[in-house]
Amino acid sequence: MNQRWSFIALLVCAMLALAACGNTAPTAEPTASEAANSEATATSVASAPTEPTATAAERAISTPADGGAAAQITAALVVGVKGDPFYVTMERGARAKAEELGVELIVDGPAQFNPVQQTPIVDALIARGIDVLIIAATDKQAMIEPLRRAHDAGISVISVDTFIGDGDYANGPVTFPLSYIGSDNVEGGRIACEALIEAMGGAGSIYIQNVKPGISTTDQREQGCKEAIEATGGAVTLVATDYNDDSAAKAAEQTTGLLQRTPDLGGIFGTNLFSAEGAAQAVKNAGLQGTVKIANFDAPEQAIKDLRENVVDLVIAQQPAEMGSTAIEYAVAAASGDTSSIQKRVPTGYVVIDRDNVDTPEAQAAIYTGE
Ligand code: T6T
Repeated sequence: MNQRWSFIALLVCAMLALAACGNTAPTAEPTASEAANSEATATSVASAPTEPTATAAERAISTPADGGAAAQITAALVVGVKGDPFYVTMERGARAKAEELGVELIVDGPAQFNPVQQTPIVDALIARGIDVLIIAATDKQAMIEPLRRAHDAGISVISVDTFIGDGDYANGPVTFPLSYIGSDNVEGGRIACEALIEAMGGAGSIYIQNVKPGISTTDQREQGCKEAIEATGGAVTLVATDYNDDSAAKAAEQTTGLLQRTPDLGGIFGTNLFSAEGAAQAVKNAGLQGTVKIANFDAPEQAIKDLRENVVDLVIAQQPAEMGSTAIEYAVAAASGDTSSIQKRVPTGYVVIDRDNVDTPEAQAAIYTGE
């Protein structure tokens, strides 16, 4: 890989006709986001021609007898946003499986949940020449072309958590990704809002705190929640949906305003970790815990604390570690050239945590890892 960076650096040097550039190849490889965050590097990476790269399957065929095929594989996990306990937990699952199977794993992601920031990370990984790209795409439309570039460069693409296109990689408009491994998010939204409606006594008004339109997961959770509301035949109404751009602070601010405008609000659905965290904070600030019910998507430690303290009523834990682990197994299968074990859709399950089951081993095991 250092050879590749040397090649790119030399190419840039040649283009700039800087005679003294001969020794500027980085001694340590930058991460893709370091490369992407450096304007000069990102430009050179994006414009540098990609060297012909042997696919992992080709390299596996030429693997010497004393080395396993998996030892040859370089996979990258690109998360939706760095530091989110959901993705930290996914990374833990992926790293454990990668170590077990001897896969070299690069983990990277944007500082914000944003396709403009995620795209250069993908382009830098294409230039680096990885074998498999495992990615939580930050937008179901905007990330199609960057991921198609990866596919066209011979990289196997696997979706985790979120999908691109309509997520139907067998018959939908986008079929090049090998698999979509993630929760059934329409069902998740429905479960959340059915429980919320029950906690509200079957009547009243609901407010949805969401991230932003275009993210497959949270769009589908909103849809599932709306289906649950519609199924009440008018007994429950949706007062509003706000978008917080994945910021708990913004979610808290918006929820505070909504609570002031809607004194009789019955319940809030927070469609992801930061949406729910902000909503819960606003409800606590207003002293309305227990009065305004909250269904909390995602299961960080804070959500469990809020559940125990009667601030939230339901915590829906996804299985991010399993998503990461399965993706690495698929990466190895893809690189071996035998894709027969790969399913186009792998729905991972949920653990629905409430005050009755929070101390069970199953619920405890489903809580996300912070750091
Ligand atoms: O809810 C998860 C993830 O499923 C979603 O795509 C984005 O938000 C989270 O990472 C939680 O913050």
